[in-house]
Amino acid sequence: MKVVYTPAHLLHDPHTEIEKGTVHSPFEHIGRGEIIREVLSADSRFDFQLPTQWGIEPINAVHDSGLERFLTTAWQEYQDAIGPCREVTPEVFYSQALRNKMSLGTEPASISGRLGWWCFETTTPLTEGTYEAARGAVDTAMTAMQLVLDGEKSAYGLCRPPGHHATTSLYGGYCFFNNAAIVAHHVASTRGVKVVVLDVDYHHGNGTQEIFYDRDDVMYVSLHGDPARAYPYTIGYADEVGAGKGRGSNINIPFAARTGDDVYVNALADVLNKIHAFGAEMIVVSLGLDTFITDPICDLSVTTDGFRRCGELVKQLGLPAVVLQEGGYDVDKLGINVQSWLVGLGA
Ligand code: Q9C
Ligand code: ZN
Repeated sequence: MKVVYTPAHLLHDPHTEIEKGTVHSPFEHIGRGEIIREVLSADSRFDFQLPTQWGIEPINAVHDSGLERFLTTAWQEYQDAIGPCREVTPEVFYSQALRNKMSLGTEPASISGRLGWWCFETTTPLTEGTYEAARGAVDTAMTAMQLVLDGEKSAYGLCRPPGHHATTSLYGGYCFFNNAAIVAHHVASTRGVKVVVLDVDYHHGNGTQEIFYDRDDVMYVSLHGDPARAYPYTIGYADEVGAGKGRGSNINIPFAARTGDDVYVNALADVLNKIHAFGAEMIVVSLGLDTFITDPICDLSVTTDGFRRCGELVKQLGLPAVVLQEGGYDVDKLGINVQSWLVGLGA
């Protein structure tokens, strides 16, 4: 199987994450990308290549162009306006309710105001090279897509930073640009084919859901920890089924804590039938391995062998598959878990 990887991900190098009343070392860090690279490159079934460059057009076809413009200069603007610091996190978030009874507001003038305008939470710091790394992740995803359009049965994009929490106009959840949504939109809009995004990350992909919620050319299917207890807390419920002509093409499967292989694999087999019924012609997989039994920030109980079974089930769909890296924080096991899933898919 072809693997797309770029060392540009090393440029997004946060040393902090703010959550649970503490500032601690980040769960999403460069070691994640490197352990996946090490394990796959030691296995002759995988064949590495660098991404080609796609520019900002595919990004702005999905995101508000203000988001890309902001991320281009935000870290440097903060250094110039506020003072030197290694990484930048908002102090204020914009909420429309702040302006109840008034106009909804426009992008603020100051860098502090703009940070809160374009970001929705505290665990996604901007570092000096974040923008370049995020562009590299999009190029990685688009190159994996091109390999599949050119005839590969499947390809894997080792995207870092991940993407599925990034909405049309907000970054957060370790994500800046929505790599999977950018690929799915590009394929659906330029080739006129029906695409499904299958999101198996532990966390609901609120960004991907929002981007496609009212569309019937891209289906979004997510299996995740129940948002009643799990990040992102406010979205990902089973009754969110799409809107307008997109009604019926959004599927959420929330799981109880400690759900293990058999229940998980059965639920996946079930939604794959719905994907088949939708008439999907290509599948984009948001591959998070944070459903793993010993993931430090999640609470499902999928095993390394469970990941192989999931890959095998997706293989049986028989669709061209673009597999893109999302989360997974048990770094010691992240490489073998990705390998297991991809071997199941037929690497
Ligand atoms: N106390 C991805 O897996 N922190 N993003 C949650 C719960 C943010 C996860 C902490 C989790 C974001 C791509
Ligand atoms: Zn996740």
